[in-house]
Amino acid sequence: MTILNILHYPDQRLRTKAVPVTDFGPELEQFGADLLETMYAAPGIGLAATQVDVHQRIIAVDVSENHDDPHVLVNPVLTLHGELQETEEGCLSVPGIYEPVRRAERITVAARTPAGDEISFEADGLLAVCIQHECDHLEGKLFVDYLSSLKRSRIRKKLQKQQKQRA
Ligand code: K2U
Ligand code: ZN
Repeated sequence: MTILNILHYPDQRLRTKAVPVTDFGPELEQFGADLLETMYAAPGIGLAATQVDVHQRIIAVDVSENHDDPHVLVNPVLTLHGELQETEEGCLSVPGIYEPVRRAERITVAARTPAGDEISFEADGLLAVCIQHECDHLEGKLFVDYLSSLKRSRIRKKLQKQQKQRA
């Protein structure tokens, strides 16, 4: 298995809109396994292919306490339901930043598995938040985009300074 490199904001590759997957099967299943392994190692409870510079519509999530309920969703399509709920969000591509974001409290997900099978399910709570967060990544959208431009600018400058210090 492979740990993949996670891109960090404000890397412009994170702004790429992912394209639908057309080739299902063993290679996609291997990428899904690598995406999950990279997520667990971060550690995180979600990771989108965009974040590892693969611009196809693939996300990995596992919000279980024991990290034993992995889902790799291909070409996910969400239907949003209910009121908006506010949750403190972070992002593996925006390290060390946590801010409140309002998202739909319940969603219906239609997707394919890496093998190509169609799946559909409902989600609420942290799973709903996580899947909406990951699907934003596939649109080139980050959770900092929901913040004020002043706050986003301050976050960008803080991360750019940290990246320069590490270089
Ligand atoms: O970077 C990512 O896309 C992974 C996200 C997934 C996520 C964001 C907001 C809310 C829920 C999930 C996180 O960085 S994973 C880290 C994390 C872990 C537990 C709770 C919240 C965030
Ligand atoms: Zn994220």
